[in-house]
Amino acid sequence: MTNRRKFITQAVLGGLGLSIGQAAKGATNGQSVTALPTVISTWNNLPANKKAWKVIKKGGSALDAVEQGVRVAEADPDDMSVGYGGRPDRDGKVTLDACIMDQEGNCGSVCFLQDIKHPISVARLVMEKTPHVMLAGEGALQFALENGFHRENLLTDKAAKSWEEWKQESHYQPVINIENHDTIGMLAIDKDGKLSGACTTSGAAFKLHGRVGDSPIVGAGLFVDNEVGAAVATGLGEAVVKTAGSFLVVELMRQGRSPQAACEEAIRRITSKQKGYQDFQVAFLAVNREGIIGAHAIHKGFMYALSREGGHEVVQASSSL
Ligand code: SD4
Repeated sequence: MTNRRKFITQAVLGGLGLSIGQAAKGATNGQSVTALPTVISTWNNLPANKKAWKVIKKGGSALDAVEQGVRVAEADPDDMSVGYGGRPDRDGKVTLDACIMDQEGNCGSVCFLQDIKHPISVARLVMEKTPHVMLAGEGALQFALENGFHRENLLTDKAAKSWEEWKQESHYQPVINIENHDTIGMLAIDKDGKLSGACTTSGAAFKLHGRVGDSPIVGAGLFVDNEVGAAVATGLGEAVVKTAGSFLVVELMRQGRSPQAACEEAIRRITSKQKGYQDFQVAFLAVNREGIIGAHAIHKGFMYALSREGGHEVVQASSSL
């Protein structure tokens, strides 16, 4: 965990006391709590959560909430795993993946998109304006430009510097460990129980040019089924794709598992089948249609931001190791 993250978590927990923390614990234990509406997102991006919460409280849809919420992370140069300021691939190019899904099962996605600050909004347009689900690379860029998005340089000096430092050793291997990622996956459920989700990332730092992770893949990085619940993933995308992670979590909930038990089982599938899991991080975050939350990671250090009536809080998740 970075010092920054540690500090923010402690500051937030200290500031808010136990009010919604108790609700979250109750929720993960399967007790009933006043849980709707709820906004949750991976890691500790409280500004993103707060934005989404504001949209919901103003009567906006869960879909608007998640789109607006994750745009905060996409625009934040200090979030080096998402949008503007994201770490580049091994060739120094920032390439972005994102997807969005609504309560009716509609979804849209972009992958390997360059030079566009808000891939989540392009993904939403793919969902709403095309007969397709996913656009990639040049085609996604062309579609974005045709729809009013503008080209921007997304490589900040800070991200370029970290790439320069990485090049000194150049392992040419994507790195996702416990320290260096903050991809945002957000789930929102409005007061009427309508669920939506969004996931957006610059992917694994210093990945091969052209690599696409789990985040834009519906069923891997994100899945929403309004009859059951929704899940998002963060961490090593290859490991998540191999187990169709978010879909798996939702299906386990459909079969009767609590969101917490479903996240734990999805992580267990990875740790029981995939070699080397001690060296990479994967985490799942889920919510069912009642607003009960589950979260579990391979390694310690995963946390999620939670917004409910009563406040906003960062909650530490359980882990297998
Ligand atoms: C990926 N799952 O591209 C993403 C990275 C991530 O926090 O979640 N980072 O593999």
